[in-house]
Amino acid sequence: MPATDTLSSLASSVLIVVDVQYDFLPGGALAVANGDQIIPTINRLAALFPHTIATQDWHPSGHISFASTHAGHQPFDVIELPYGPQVLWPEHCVQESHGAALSGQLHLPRTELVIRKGYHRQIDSYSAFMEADRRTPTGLAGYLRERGFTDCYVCGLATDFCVAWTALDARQAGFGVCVVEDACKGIDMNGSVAKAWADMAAAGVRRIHSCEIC
Ligand code: VGL
Ligand code: ZN
Repeated sequence: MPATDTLSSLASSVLIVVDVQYDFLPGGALAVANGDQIIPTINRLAALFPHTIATQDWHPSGHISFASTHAGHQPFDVIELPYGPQVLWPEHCVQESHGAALSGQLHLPRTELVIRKGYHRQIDSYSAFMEADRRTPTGLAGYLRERGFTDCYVCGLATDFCVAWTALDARQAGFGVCVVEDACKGIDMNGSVAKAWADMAAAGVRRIHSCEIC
């Protein structure tokens, strides 16, 4: 059962729209297949939730997650960094580039915060809560607590990276968490979408369909 099954209880919930940026949409530098298809569903959710926040991947040039930063490496190679394994990506979501902009198809009239992440050159951040070194917080947990939110509904791109890491860290921070399956799309490398759903289920993240709320 979803954490909130009545409209009134959405008052203490926040919709978190993850990384719906041009670089993750068809034609973008790190396009998620059919990533644009979830936008109407996200817009329907956003019309219902009284509180929305959005996240924005926001990398400096020469970011550690870019394959181009590491001589001899190709996109989708995995390298070992001081904080653990890192997938290397095509250059994407470079600060102030068009690819880093949120899609103009999004209608998120009640967005109260846009939280940027991945701006430290030496640390990636899939999660909107905690960077990949697992010790550098973004401040989002404190913001949500101070605002009195108890539950997070997570949607966006990509299911197996930024959505999953954000949902897992929201649980870790003590929030009730639902991921809206049909409002997400995955990249899927070597079964990473299935693994993400298994990890989220094990952590008590609820997997719901948008029809359960709108
Ligand atoms: C993402 C890979 C690299 C995401 C961000 O938004 O899921 N994936 N940077
Ligand atoms: Zn990124």
